[in-house]
Amino acid sequence: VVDVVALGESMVTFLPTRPGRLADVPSFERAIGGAESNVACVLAAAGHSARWVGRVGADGFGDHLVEAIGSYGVDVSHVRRDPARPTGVYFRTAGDRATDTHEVAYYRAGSAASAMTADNLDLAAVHAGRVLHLTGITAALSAGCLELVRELTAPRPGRPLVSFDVNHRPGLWREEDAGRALLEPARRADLVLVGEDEAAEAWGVTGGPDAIRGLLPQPPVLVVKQGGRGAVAFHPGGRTSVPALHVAVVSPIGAGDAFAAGFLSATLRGLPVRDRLRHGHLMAAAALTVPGDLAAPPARHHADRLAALDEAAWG
Ligand code: KDG
Repeated sequence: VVDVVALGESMVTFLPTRPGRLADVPSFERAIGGAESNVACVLAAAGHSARWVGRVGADGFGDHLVEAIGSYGVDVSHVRRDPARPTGVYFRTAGDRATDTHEVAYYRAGSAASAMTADNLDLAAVHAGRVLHLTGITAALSAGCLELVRELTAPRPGRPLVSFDVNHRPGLWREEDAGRALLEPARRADLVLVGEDEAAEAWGVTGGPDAIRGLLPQPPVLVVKQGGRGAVAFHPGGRTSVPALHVAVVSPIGAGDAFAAGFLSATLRGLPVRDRLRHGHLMAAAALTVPGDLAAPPARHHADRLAALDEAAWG
C-alpha cells in the first residue's frame, strides 16, 4: 500500500529571473508546480511512498513533469497522457514582499488535467493509498473536476483517509459558487487544512480558528494556518496551537504544500498533534526560503531533533 496518493493538476512553472511586475520581467526559468504533486514530492523526499495521479498532455512539458516529479521518488506510473489537450503552464512574479508584486498568469484552461473525470483516471491507483490528498484547486478546474472531487470524497466503506487542503484560488473560479463547492469536500474529509485568509475569502468567516471550526465541525482533524504566526489544530484530543518559525521569506509559494506534507508525514508516523504541526512548520520553513515551490526537506532525524526542542525555541 502506498502511503499517500495525491491527485491534481501539475504544471510547468515559469519563475522570473528577477523581481518586478510580469510586464517588466524579460525572462523566466522553468520549474515544476502543482499543489498536489508538490505534496507528493516533499513526502517522497522525506522517505514516504507517494504517488501522483493526474493527466498531462502528450507534449514536451508533460514529459518534463512526469520525469521531474518522478525524480523526487514519486510514483508517476499512473499519470495519463492526453493527446488532444495540452499540459497547463503558468508564469508568476517573484512574490517578493519588498517589491510588492504578486501576479500569476495561468495558461491552463482546457488543459489535459482540466478534463480529468472518474472515467479517464486509474481509480484503483487513486484509491490504493493510506491517504488520498486532494485540494480545492482541482474542484475549481472544471465542472467535471468538481464532480470528481465530489465522487472521491463521498463517504463509502473502505475509503482511504481523505486529506483536503482548501487551497482557494479565486482566479480559477468562474460560474460556480466557490464557497459552496469547497465546503462539501471539506466537510467530508478526514483532515482539512485551510488558511485563515482563505476561509475569510471563500466563506466569509472572519472570527479566527474557532469560528472556522464552527463552520467545519465534521472533519476529525482541522488545521487552521495563520501565516507567519502559526497554526492551530482541532482534533479528537482537543485544540493544539504551535507558532511558526521566523524565517526570511524568499517566496511563499509552495509553503502550504510543504506544511501539508510535514503534517501528513508526522501523522503517518503516529506522532502527537503538536509534533505534526511542528513538522508542518519545519517543511514550510524550507519551502519559504527558496524561490521555487520545492525545497529539499530536512532529513528525518534532523527534523525530529528540531521538532523535539522545548517550547522556548518554538515560541
Ligand atoms: O501551492 C503551489 C501552487 O499554487 C502552485 O504550484 C500552482 O498548483 C498551483 C495552482 O494551481 O495554483
